[in-house]
Order: sequence, then C-alpha cells, then structure tokens
Amino acid sequence: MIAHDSHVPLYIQIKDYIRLNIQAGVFPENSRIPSERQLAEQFQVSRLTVSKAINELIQEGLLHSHVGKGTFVSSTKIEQELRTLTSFTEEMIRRGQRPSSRVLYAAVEPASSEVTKALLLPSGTKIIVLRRVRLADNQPVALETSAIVAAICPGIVDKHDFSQESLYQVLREECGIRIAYARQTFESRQATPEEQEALHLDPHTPILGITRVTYNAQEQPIEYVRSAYRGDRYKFNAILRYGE
Ligand code: 16G
Repeated sequence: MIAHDSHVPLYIQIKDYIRLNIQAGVFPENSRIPSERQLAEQFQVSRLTVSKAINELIQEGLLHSHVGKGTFVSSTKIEQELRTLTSFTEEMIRRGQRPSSRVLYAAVEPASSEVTKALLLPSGTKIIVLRRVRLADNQPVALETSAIVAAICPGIVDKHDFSQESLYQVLREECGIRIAYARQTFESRQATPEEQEALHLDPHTPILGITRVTYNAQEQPIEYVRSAYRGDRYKFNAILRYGE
C-alpha cells in the first residue's frame, strides 16, 4: 500500500490511504480509524509521519479527534439537492454552515472568447470577473470563477466586499435582476495546480468541475461560472421522474 521508495512523501501516501478507505466505506462515517501507533506499525513509519497525515485530514474536515478516545471519520459530505437554483450563500445557510469567500480576483474586463460563446455576447463586451474560493465554516470547498455581463449591474466590484457578501443578493437587491434558471454541466477531472493550491488539495483528490450558465427572467444568459468543487467534500443529489 505504501511505497517507501516513491517520490510521493510518506505522509501523503498515508493521507491517500485513509481518504480512500473513507471513500470506500472501509472507515465508515463516525467510526474510529486505527490509532497512530497501529498505522505507524502497519506502514513501518514513524508516529510523527502518521500524525502529520492525520492532522492535515483533520484540518480538511475529513477527520476529527476526541481527546482520549481517538480519531473519528467526520460525518457526511456537503450534500446539495439539484432541485432548485440556489446561491452558495443560500445553500450554506440552509445547511447551518457559515459561508464566506476568499476573493482571488475581481475586475471588469473584455470577455474572453469562452465567455462570449457561453453568454452569446458580441466580442469585446465588458464583463465582471469574480474569482473566489468558497468556504463553508472556514473550510475551502470550491473555487469559482463567475463572469457577469457588466452592463446589467455596473460598479458592483468597487462597492461590495464579496468575501462576505452574496453575488446573487447584490444582483437581486441592487440591480433588480431576477434569476430564473440555470444550465449546469458536471464533469469529474483532475485539479489544476491553481485549484490544488486554493483548495489545499493533495494531487490525487478528485474534483467535480461544474460549468453554469444562468438566465434571467427574460431568458437572457447573464452569468457564466466555472467551478471546481472538492470531490471528497461534495455530493449532488437529483430527483428524476420517470417518463417526464
Ligand atoms: C453558486 C453557483 C454560482 C453562483 C454562486 C453565487 C453552482 C454550481 N454555482 O455557487 O453560479 O455564482 O452560487 O453565490 O451552484 P453567492 O450569491 O453566494 O455569491
């Protein structure tokens, strides 16, 4: 399981081992994982190495420890129902978690060709680009880059602090935009180096890539979003009715 001669550090291999066992249900939710001593013996590594792996998984929210009792698998991934269109902020509040963001980039600039194609815009159209790490209870769960047609809600980049405020709330309350529906695509893929850094990921953590085009009540596309959700912290549910 652990390759002592690999270029991948031993503590990363141990993290991967624990993570894979959680994903496979070998270490079920709320169960106690083997002790540091047992893991150190099993893999012939120092307890310090095991402890580094476990501490990082605690930081990432996958494990938690009870003093004197051991280390336990934290409960469920963030589970989002694909039934209604919600914003990240609304979704987190509904779940009883605290939403916040780390703004990596916020500017008004001419749309890239990817964005003009997605939003059916003439080339050169000005858009607001907002790149944020989205956090749930201070844990990074997604990296999102939103592109909004600047003319529909001008000046918001300078006026608002999107590390705390909700983009959809600003669009609704300040610019009267009625978001009606969105088209989303999901794909699993490897994280880019930027995503790995922003989401504190190990190289092998899977990513759920989502692209969304959001439409207003007049059926005009107003937002194009590319996001990377942590595959180990997120799960989406959909209700599918037969024959509709
Ligand atoms: C969600 C949306 C994103 C939108 C954001 C607004 C998905 C995949 N994405 O994260 O398109 O820009 O909410 O969030 O659901 P905010 O209002 O909290 O800023």
